Amino acid sequence: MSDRRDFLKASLLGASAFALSGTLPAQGAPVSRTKAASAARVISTWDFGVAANQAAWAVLSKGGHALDAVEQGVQVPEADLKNHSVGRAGYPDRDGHVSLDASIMDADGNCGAVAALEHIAHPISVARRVMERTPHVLLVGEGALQFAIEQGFKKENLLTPESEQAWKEWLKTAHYEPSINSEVHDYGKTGLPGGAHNHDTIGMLAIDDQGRLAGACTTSGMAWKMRGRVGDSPIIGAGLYVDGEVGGATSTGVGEEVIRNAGSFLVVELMRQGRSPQEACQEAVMRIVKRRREASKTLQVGFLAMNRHGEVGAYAIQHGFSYAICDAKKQDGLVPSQSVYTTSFT
Ligand code: SD4
Repeated sequence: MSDRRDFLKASLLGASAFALSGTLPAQGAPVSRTKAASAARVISTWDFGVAANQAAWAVLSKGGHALDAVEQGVQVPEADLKNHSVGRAGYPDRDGHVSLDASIMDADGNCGAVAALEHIAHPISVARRVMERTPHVLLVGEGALQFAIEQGFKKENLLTPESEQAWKEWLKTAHYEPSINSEVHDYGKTGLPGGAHNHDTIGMLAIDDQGRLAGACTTSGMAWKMRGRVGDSPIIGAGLYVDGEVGGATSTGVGEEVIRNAGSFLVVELMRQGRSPQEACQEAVMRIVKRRREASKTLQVGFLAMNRHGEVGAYAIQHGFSYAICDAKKQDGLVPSQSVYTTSFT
């Protein structure tokens, strides 16, 4: 009953969301693409996006390319040993293998991705090599690893003692249930290293001072997933999509729900039809909620979008999603996303 109340409240909230959207920093007047340096901007999912954005900004503020910015930006959480949902130190699958998914895309439809890649700390850079040095878009598993090694990437053990301990702890129950949000402040709730964390992805979108857009998305996927499971993050159109004529979108949360709805592609197509980034993200979230009314009460999906003018928006099913924003005015912005449900179930 209270769930139903939450949902009804959510629908009303949805209706008033546009009125509220004026309070978001990036919902103002379109940023002119001719005012070169001031038009650069980068956004990314969750609070770990703040540090990632700053690395991206080091590229953008020097007039660098959006594609370099997003690659270098998301390498920050990929390398962070405290982050158990992206790159090195990511939580493993149910059999103890750390398996990574990543994708990258530019404004002209060039894209590359890797899925279920093991032993390589920076899957985003392998994804970029797939884009630039192969005739393909997506390499998976053993083949992706073989390609990475051929390209000079180092083969490493990515399972840290901390992640291994968390996995062994999980094995005691071996119950697979994605937590709704996996923010840093959840640390310690379960007593495990990394607390209740079992998912969270960095998706990043940037526009550079020449108005070029690019996006990147990288994750270790859902912790304790089945071996071979691939989420939305390396699927172009699901976890990431960019079209220079319109804008870009990326997602976080339960990838299966995003794939079912071609989520990021949908957000970009809605922007093409005239929706603002905020409106497009909200509509894409509501598609999931409408189709999966019961299940959506206990799962999280969040979308983040930027249009070709640098305007941004976000929307999530559950309370607690946030995105980081960085431009010439402010380098460490963190904005709470609006959501369907106002209270988190975590
Ligand atoms: C996945 N979307 O593999 C990713 C995980 C995630 O917040 O983003 N979690 O399904």
